Amino acid sequence: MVGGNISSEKIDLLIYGPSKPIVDNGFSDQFVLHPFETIPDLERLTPAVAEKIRGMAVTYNSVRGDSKTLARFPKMEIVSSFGVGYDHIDAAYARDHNIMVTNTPDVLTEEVADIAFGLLIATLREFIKADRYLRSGLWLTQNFPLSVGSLRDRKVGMVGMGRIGQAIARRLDASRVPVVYHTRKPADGVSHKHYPDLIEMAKAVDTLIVIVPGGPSTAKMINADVMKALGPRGVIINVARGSVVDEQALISALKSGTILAAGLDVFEKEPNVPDELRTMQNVVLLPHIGSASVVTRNAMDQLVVDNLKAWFAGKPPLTPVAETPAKSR
Ligand code: A2R
Repeated sequence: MVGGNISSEKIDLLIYGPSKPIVDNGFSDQFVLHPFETIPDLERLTPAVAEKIRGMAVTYNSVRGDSKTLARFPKMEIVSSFGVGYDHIDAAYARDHNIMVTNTPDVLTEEVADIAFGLLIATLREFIKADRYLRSGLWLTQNFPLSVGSLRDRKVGMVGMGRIGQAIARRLDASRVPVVYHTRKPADGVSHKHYPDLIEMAKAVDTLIVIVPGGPSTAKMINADVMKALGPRGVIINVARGSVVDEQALISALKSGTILAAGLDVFEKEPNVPDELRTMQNVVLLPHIGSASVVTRNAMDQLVVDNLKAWFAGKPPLTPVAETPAKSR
């Protein structure tokens, strides 16, 4: 099942989201690029141009390929989205309207796994507090207090055991940390114990690493009950989406000692992070940098381009999402 045929006809592409050199310079002059950086920018797109657009690069999740947006493009064939998560694209609408959707999995797997593992250790061993301690000169007067947290006496429950979850689990295996996981069905080829019930798993571990997709099926799945089940030694690491953790419940649990600490790379209303979290000492907060290195972001940008090029060269898209397995126009 393949995309459009090669012809001399110009192909109009919408480049939606922040400007990226690899995307902006990645197409031959067979393509006509129409850049719109923000949601308000796109409001200025005229129907005459919208009518010509056949493909779309979504270069960041600051813009949305929701049904209202996609409905503006009667000739849209493919949405090539940046990032492995595509909860900002209405993939079900796209499927129903014969629009291919692609994302950028795999090229970011190890990078995000590194961040999850680093964030776990930074949270347990209080790297950020220790760094501030040294800079403030306090080390000159006394040693930094021993950290309550340690990877040595922990048992990790992975929430999600897909590409990234398994890469995180490999790092934990290498560090001799026991790992179990919760998903809806057992993951192929994974020997770790599977818990079909999240609360049961939370009771059995003291650390959760959250790496599931965003969207309605996972919204606020890490809720007050899960935190209570995790208990007072509990640590939550979220490198998935802010929507997966009930942020208010998390704030309460951290304040009351229901759980011990959290390491967060994602938030409910990014880039806005509640003041209550920003002033807490038992959290490590990162500005959604899971995949954000030059080398990995370049690979993701390139895959956005390559999916569009493959499609318009008449080949199957490289990385279609589950809702739209490679299909013809
Ligand atoms: O539930 P399953 O058997 O489909 O397992 C998938 C799991 N998952 C869930 N687990 C529990 N409840 C749910 N409602 C649920 N929905 C999905 O998440 C699978 O183990 C994992 C997703 O794995 P992959 O599709 O391979 O995604 P990858 O590359 O690991 O990235 C995960 C997420 C992205 O969607 C971004 O939101 C974030 O990481 O960067």
